[in-house]
Amino acid sequence: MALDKNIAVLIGGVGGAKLASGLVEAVPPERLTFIVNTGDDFWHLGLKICPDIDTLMYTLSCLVNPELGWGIADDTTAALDSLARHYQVEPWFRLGDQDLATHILRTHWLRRGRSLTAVTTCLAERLGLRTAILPMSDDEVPTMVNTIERGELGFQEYFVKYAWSPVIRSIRHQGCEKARLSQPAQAALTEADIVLIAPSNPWLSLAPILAIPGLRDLLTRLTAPVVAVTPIIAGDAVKGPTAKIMRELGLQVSARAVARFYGGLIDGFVDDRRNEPFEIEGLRTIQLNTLMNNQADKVALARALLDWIVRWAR
Ligand code: FO1
Repeated sequence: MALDKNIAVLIGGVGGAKLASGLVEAVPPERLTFIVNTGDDFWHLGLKICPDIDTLMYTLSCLVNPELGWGIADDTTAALDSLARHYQVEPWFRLGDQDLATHILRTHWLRRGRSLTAVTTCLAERLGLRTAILPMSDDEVPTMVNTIERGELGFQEYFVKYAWSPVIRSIRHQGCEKARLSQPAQAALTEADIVLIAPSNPWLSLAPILAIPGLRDLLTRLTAPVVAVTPIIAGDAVKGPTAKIMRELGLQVSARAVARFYGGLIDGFVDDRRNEPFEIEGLRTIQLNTLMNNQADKVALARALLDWIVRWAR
């Protein structure tokens, strides 16, 4: 049976989208709101690219490339190949032909003066989604990664062009001091019965959301429980740079270190059953199977963690 509660989810990246596809089977779509990281967004070849929003939209509309976890399944790259062959444009960021349609329409609507929130709502509706997908802010807050080898890089340069190999010194969220949480995102959090923090990369995908002024305060004022899900399983990241970044920032690669990163903001933590159990005073924890290899795992995790929260959050 679907859980009849309002649920707001702070989310970004491929790991988060996996849990999202479980949640949409466990909760009625109109009860779910995803508040998405836009720190990865950038302007490329004149187009506004919002990778985390698109990953979530494509995942929930079953368009996503299942091998990559981003982009559209069976997409071609004729436009990118042509840019490289005829105009010597370096094709370091792989934009598929079908994916380009999303970026063209988004950019067109933005240039006509619509907000990213409004544009994202229209794109998601046209893809047939009934779940709210909201950018964390309508203001641009690009993540800038300061690296030892290459100095400061824009997020996608760090992540894609240099394949997250440079060593991170620090990360900043450019312009965050002036950014505002979008009004619909604020309303979704205020009206939520449960707030989840997805198993996305805490430093790359969730820190940008938490950097929006007022968001941390809002989370601590909520009466609804705030619960994070570990991205660390068996002492390592499933995919991507989470473990590497933790080491570079001088942290132990553990679920406990992730829980501490969210310290003061969360009431509960969903750990993986393969991790070393830990206790933090005042924090409820449960160990579940958080490794999502297939749709059944995703739905089982979504149901189990919601059942657990409902039991103690009454
Ligand atoms: N990731 C890559 O590793 N290489 C790419 O060329 C690439 C292109 C790309 C295009 C559109 C899009 O929505 C996502 C894309 N990604 C690519 C994934 C993206 O860099 C990451 O998912 C996130 O920004 C990190 O969460």
